[in-house]
Amino acid sequence: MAATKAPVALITGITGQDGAYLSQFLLGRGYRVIGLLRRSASADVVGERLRWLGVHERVQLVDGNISDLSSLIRVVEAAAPDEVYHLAAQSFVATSWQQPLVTATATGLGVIHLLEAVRIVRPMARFYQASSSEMFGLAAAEPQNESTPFHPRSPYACAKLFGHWMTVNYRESFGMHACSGILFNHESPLRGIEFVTRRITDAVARIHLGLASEVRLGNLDAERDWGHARDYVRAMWLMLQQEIAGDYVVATGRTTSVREFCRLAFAEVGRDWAAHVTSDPARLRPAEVARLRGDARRARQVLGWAPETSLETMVAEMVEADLARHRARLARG
Ligand code: GDR
Repeated sequence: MAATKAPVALITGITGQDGAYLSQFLLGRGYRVIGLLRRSASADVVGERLRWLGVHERVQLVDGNISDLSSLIRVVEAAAPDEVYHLAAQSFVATSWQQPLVTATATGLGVIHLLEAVRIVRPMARFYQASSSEMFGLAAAEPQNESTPFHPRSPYACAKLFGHWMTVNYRESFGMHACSGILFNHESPLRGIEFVTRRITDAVARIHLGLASEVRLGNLDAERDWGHARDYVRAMWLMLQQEIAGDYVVATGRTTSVREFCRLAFAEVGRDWAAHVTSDPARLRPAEVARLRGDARRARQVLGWAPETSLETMVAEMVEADLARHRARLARG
């Protein structure tokens, strides 16, 4: 009997948190994983997250850029993917006010570039777009589901909304199997240090080890529906396994404030958050998304998806990882 060929997945944003967890997940299911890599000066730190999960050696990285259509056409042609996961973006909301055009180009137009490359070269490939709960912004209803109207509150959210509708449009126009996953905030020890959860757990570790005494945050009243990235990449894959493409909210349904996240994280090392955390007006955003809570009933019913990691377990994992990182740094001297 002829051996069946391993399915091929192409991932943009493979060096980010979700790219690393998704690579690990797909490799575990027998995929060949190819990742798009943007040329950058810091090539040595590029594989950091993949290395952390022990999958660095098993993924193939290819040069390309989501702002350059011809590079994407070449990559899609050479990779001949069965599934394309578009995770690359300028993903930090706060930066999007400082760099709205960079954000629109990478986070918004990047989606058409990749959709076009797939449509031209590999139209049968299944396509996943990383959409965001930020699109709900000044949310019209709670909890938010696939029918909740959008009201983006940042250049980032506007760009994501554009990418979301382009994905829907390519599905409706060309019959492509294109899905948009409206993912609520998802965190892990691999979260970038600029996002609030990692900023907090990193500070907890530094304060506990005597390397710092306080951390300045912005709006402590902001409330988010926080899940674990490892659980959320599974939902991405499940969307592409359905016969019919669609859009899905992925969330836990539980909302927690930044203040409460601080309390949980400092409690991990037996400290009172209030002694170490201050709210700095300079860190407030020009327009804030005050509160989000997702309703992932459709994902539960159609995909059979459910989150497996509780917020408390995730906070403990993140604090522990940051303690280990700083202890290792101290040991190196
Ligand atoms: P968000 O994540 O903007 O929701 O987008 P982030 O962690 O940056 O902010 C969450 C909330 O915390 C408040 N906040 C702070 N945020 C940061 N980064 N730093 C601070 O010091 C701070 N203090 C308070 C914010 O104002 C905000 O209300 C994330 C990103 O991953 C997006 O790419 C993704 O689309 C969405 O989640 C779903």
